[in-house]
Amino acid sequence: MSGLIATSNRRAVVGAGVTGRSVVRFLSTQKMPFDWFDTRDSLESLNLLDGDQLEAPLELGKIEIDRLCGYDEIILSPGLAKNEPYILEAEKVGAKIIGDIELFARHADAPVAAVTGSNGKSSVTTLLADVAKACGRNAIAAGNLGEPALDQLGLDYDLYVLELSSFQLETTSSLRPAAAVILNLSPDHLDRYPDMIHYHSAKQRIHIGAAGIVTNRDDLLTSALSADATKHISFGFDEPDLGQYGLRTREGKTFIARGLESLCDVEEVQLKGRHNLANAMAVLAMAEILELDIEKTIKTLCGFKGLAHRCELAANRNGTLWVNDSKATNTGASIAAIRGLVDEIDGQIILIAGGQSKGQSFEEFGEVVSANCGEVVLMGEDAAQIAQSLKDGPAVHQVASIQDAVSTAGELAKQGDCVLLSPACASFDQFSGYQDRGNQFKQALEQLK
Ligand code: UMA
Ligand code: ADP
Repeated sequence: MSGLIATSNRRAVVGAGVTGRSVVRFLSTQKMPFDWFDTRDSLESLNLLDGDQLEAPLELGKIEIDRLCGYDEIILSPGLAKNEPYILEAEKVGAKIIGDIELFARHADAPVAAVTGSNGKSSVTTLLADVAKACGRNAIAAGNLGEPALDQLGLDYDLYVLELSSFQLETTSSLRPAAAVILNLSPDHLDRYPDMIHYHSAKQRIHIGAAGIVTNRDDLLTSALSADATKHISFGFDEPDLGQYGLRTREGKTFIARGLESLCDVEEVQLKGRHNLANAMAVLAMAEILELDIEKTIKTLCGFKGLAHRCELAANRNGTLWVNDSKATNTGASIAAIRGLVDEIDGQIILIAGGQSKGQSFEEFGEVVSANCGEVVLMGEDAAQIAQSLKDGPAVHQVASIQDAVSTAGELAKQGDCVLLSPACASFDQFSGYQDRGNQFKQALEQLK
């Protein structure tokens, strides 16, 4: 398949982050020449690890508007928008703009299961890869969850399970996944997209050429326009039709069901929160399209304990649950966490939230927090915006740091309560990322008297 890219093409790689460096490694191995750019002005700002060497010569600094004109193909990193002036100009004079996943798709030698959505991508991608491995497949989870897809080529995997962001999908046309799912769609990245329609359109690109598609009946924005020959399976919280996944309650017990068949009691699923039942059903539907063994699929998903920083139980201190949901970087994720936990605790939720809002509206979030949380501890750049969204109800405490947030929450917490770090915001105003925010939360918790 490598003949699809003529080696005589003039090629530019833009970005020297995790993605750009994987692209450069791949092109170097394939002996495809390229020039490499990053708009940042120093190597220090690239956060290279100590002793790390750059894979090729790199041109740093602002990219002038006509600098990339004359390249046939530009491989753009996901953190940069396609409407950067130097990209628009190069495209105008004939350059094709692609991303790492497009390059991966042209060279992949095994089927791809593709996962996107506003929330739950990493959980579903990881669990689906675990399921495939339990069913005897040599599968790997990669993509937006951290391990670049291109680094997995040539390693004899027989299934790639890829988490794909809207930014990656924007520059991908030939993936043609064996199975594809959009888990859900709620506002996110509205600092990058002019509106939800543009964000939605980017996500919908996952369906291009897909052999099988999984959709969420409770979120119509996830549905697909595609040929009748494409296999469709849906999941949702209602009772399922034949061949679909859903929940069925009988004699006080709720089961995940496929059509008329009850597959497992929801009590057997270790992941907590209703949103995780949606994720479990999405995995079952994807596994069916991939023809994975259903018994082994159910066993693996029931045993899955979840990933760090996603509704992770950090501690149970004197009857107060401390939950680290630092990965909740948008309101949709935090709303799901609050709704998922409120029925599982005896006391009240003490919510720690705030950070960078990324252009989101907090209207619905304000209503859900006001109705379900007893106390709200706010921190970070856009704390005031969140405070304004809250209705009468919870007491609001403004703090400067995650350490102050933990000590304030510690003073407020009583037996039966749940202190939930679910910020609904990005973390970059005060942390290097959501992992750093979650780890600092856990450290502060350990130091709590
Ligand atoms: N940047 C510049 N100049 C450049 C290149 C990048 O200023 O020339 C900036 C970007 O604006 C951005 C940052 O550097 O602020 C990182 O951008 P990048 O494209 O170099 O990112 P990578 O390091 O390659 O990481 C990307 C994903 N990040 C983004 O899409 C922003 C990582 O997802 C992903 O794990 C990695 O590729 C491997 O696939 C992170 C993420 O936050 C976790 N993703 C978003 C999300 O999940 O919501 C989409
Ligand atoms: P992503 O990779 O899409 O960010 P993760 O699996 O890392 O998804 O979870 C991110 C956040 O979204 C966590 O806070 C988690 O509690 C929440 N979440 C997980 N699944 C869902 C879902 N199906 N609907 C809404 N929120 C979810």
